[in-house]
Amino acid sequence: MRPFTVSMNLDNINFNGNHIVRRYEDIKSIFKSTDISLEGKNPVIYEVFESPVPEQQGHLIFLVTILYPGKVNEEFFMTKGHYHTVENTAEVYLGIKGKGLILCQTKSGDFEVAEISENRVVYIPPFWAHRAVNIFDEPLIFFGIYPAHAGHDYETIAQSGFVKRVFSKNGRVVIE
Ligand code: PAN
Ligand code: ZN
Repeated sequence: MRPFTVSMNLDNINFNGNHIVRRYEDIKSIFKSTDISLEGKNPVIYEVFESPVPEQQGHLIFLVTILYPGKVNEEFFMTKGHYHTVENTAEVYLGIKGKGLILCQTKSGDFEVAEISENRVVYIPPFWAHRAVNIFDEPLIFFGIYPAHAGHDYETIAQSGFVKRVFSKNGRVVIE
């Protein structure tokens, strides 16, 4: 592979790699309850633009995630969340726009919440699952980099979830 550059222009982002779009109907099972007001509209909850890099050890995959503002009943829009399949692989997120929380947890029950916002860097160590939550009324946009061979284990989170959820209650952000 040869060195390359891509544009970070957020008005027209395209890294020429995978473009993942997740709508309400695709991921509604991750939320605590279903929301009839979203059934017909089936809004896009988030999208991810990945770099066109082979999923091989030695490479780094970089990406931009756009997590839209909104709620499923009182629960803020969020990503599915995952462990890396190769568990001893870390990840770095750099906040570009908006405000959010990165929920992190380990299989031994440790839990941590990291704030993400413009110019804030979040380091997700090896063995920590991670899920982004948009707690603001604008898109949460962040850049990320992780080892290309890491892989995504969604199954563990689908089965046991995160230990905490983030809600909007009376205009306040509540983690419970
Ligand atoms: C990110 C995430 C992205 C979407 O690129 O994949 O934000 O979240 P889910 O993958 O949990 O749906 C990352 O952490 N990659 O490893
Ligand atoms: Zn990850």
